[in-house]
Amino acid sequence: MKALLSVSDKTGLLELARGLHALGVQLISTGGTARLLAQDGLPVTEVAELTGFPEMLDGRVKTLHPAVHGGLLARRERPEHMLALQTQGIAPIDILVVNLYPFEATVAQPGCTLDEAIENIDIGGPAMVRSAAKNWRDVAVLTDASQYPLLLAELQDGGVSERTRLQFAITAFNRISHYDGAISDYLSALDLSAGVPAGYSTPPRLLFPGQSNGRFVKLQDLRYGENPHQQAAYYRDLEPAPGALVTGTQLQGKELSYNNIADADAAWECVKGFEVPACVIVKHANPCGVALGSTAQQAYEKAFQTDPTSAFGGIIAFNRPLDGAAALAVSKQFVEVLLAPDFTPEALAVFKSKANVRLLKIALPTLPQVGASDWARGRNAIDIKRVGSGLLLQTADNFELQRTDLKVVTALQPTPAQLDDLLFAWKVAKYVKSNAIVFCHDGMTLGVGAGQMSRLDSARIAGIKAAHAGLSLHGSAVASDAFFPFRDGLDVVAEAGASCIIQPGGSVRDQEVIDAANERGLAMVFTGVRHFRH
Ligand code: 93A
Repeated sequence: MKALLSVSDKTGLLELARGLHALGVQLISTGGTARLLAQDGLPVTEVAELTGFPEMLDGRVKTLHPAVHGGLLARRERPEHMLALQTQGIAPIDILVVNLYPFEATVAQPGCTLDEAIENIDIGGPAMVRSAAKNWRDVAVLTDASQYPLLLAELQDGGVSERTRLQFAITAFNRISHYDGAISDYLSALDLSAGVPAGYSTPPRLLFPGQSNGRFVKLQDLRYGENPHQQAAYYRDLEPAPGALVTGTQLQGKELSYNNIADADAAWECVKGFEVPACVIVKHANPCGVALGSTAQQAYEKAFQTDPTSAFGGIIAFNRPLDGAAALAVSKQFVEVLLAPDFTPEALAVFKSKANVRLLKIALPTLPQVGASDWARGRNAIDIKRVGSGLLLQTADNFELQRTDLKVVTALQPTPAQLDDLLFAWKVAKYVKSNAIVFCHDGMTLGVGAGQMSRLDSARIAGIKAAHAGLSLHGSAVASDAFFPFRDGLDVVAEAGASCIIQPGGSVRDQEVIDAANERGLAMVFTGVRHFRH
């Protein structure tokens, strides 16, 4: 039996090699590893001897040779494989012990240069590990010192079991994947804007090592997460939907924070859904004012009226270029982030003196086309949420309600103007945390009740907020993101002044709620679809 040992981290190596030798296993090794074994008095064959090639190019080519990979990859049960080895004078290798050049540890050193990082990318080690792991039925591959005792124990017991070999192969591929992910993370985070950098002044934090491997790539480290004691980073989807937040350019302002990005995304996703000029103001992930207008300025002024108190320090998104007039109106309030498809020179001039205000320019996706995919319409197809030690994935809530989906359930039909308000309220409610109750009138929100555990409380809060803002709810339209389980919620919004309601329907007590609406002279439509948002 032959074992090839090639390790950068020599921890536990001698004990392992002595154990293997005692069991009659022949040792093959690369330069540094071989030297250590020989110093210990162990008989060892150098790989160079096996291949008939000296280690070349400063060790860059040591084991990349058919004598090594043939010995690792040949299936013992296939006569033609064994014959091929024999013809070429290659001996099978039964055990591979490799740990890789310390790429992760090297790049974690302050002041590590790009060249040092590159030199620590192992090529031959992963190649051997992959060969051996692919051939796990015949080869045991060890990639971590913690596996050495198990190998020796099983060899003493008569041989390495099939299960252990497969487990070793799985661990090996995990290690390679992690290693490649670390290389990808490191390189992807380099700033190439001013040419090839010498390296990083401070090493990039690898919060989620391996995450760059495939679809997501780290865009930047963030100063902190939701709170200052949390670390955070912003990852970019390599295939972002057109018009997604991540495709935007920051024109000015302080660095975006974790909460800025989360809120900007909520505002942008909401404003993107309107066809006429619209403005969305977000605070703590909820819209606190949404309005349509004939101009960006008018949309903003209406949105601001909904809840001037909450709008302070808000994130404000427009679906039209921000012009000078709108910029001037916005500049009167404290604003954290402004998003728009463009900013006119007059608008930029307004914010020139407010250097802290973050301006984000993002191209709008082209208008939704019937039958177009979520992606083409600028929507992520999949939502991801972290739970405990797992992930929840779902297709995103991209359902777009059409007028023809609506079912009038009351004696009273909504008027065309009421229908417009209902559909507007419904669009907004989709972006409000559940339970969501949204009062609207004339293309603007009048009161938003968000994130309550009871729908009744959301309804009450929406009413209270409208009163605080000095807005009348008389004749307003109300959207509820899910059905009213009892008539009490409907009674609250009716008392507040609502004249029409849009809600999914589907409660066992729908009839009770419909009766209440008829009793109070309200028009009500069912959508058949709900929009929980958590
Ligand atoms: O430079 S490499 O990518 N080229 C190779 O052919 C090669 N073969 C093994 N690095 C290579 N190795 C790596 O050398 C192993 O993965 C191990 O980390 C290291 C062991 O070298 P030494 O035995 O000389 O200390």
